[in-house]
Amino acid sequence: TRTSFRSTISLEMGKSQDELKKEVGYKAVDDYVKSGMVVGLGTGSTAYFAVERVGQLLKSGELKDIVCIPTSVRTKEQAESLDIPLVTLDTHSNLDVSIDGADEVDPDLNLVKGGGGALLREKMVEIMSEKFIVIVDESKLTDGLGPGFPVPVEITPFCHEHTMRQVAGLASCEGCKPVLRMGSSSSNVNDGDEIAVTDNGNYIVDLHFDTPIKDARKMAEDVKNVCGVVDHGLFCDMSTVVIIAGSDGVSVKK
Ligand code: ABF
Repeated sequence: TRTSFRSTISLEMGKSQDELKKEVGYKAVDDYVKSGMVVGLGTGSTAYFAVERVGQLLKSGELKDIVCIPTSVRTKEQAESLDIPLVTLDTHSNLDVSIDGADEVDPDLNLVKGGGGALLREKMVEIMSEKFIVIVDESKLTDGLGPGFPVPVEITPFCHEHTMRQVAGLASCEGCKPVLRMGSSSSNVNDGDEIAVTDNGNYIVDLHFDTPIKDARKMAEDVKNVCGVVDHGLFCDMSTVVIIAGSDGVSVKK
């Protein structure tokens, strides 16, 4: 599974990785979601707990009059099962807060996201949020984006091999190995013989790096400008805070 890519830190701290994810997911909602807000709901196994907490607080009456925008079909389904009121960006272009996981976090709080295949809807929602709360366990922290987790790029199916070549040929992507995501779009472990298709009907190419990306902001700009690219998993200068579940408890980076 995807998590096998990362060393499991839970053993040293006696807490399961799920307990860590739950801790940061619940804390993000308790600390940042208030009644009356428009809230972006992230995607992935950590964001799952934030959605669960929103449902709990609505049910108990501790949260009232909020509307939420899901960042994937699977988050929409989870929210619907919890009777969370849902809207879309079409009626609510501005959000008070979004809460989501990430695959990598660098010292500048720039992120790699999209391991779950939801990067387009995540970025569309989170870029419109007053606050963007990132929730991770400490295995996601890195000194340099890239080697720890391949950077996903969402591309149109039309002539996708052409687009993959254009992206891989960029100077700012030097050294990357592009791999078309197969199997389910929600995992970059190529576990199928079908090309993975996102919620938006596009393909994903995962860019594997052996060394850290030299300039993530430049790479983000260059990749986005390639015709055929829809968007990518570099979320630069977007995080408001990162809540980290670590071996010495929960910490917050701003
Ligand atoms: C999602 O959260 C994706 O962008 C990212 O891949 C994922 C992290 O997943 P998890 O919390 O399950 O590690 O937003």
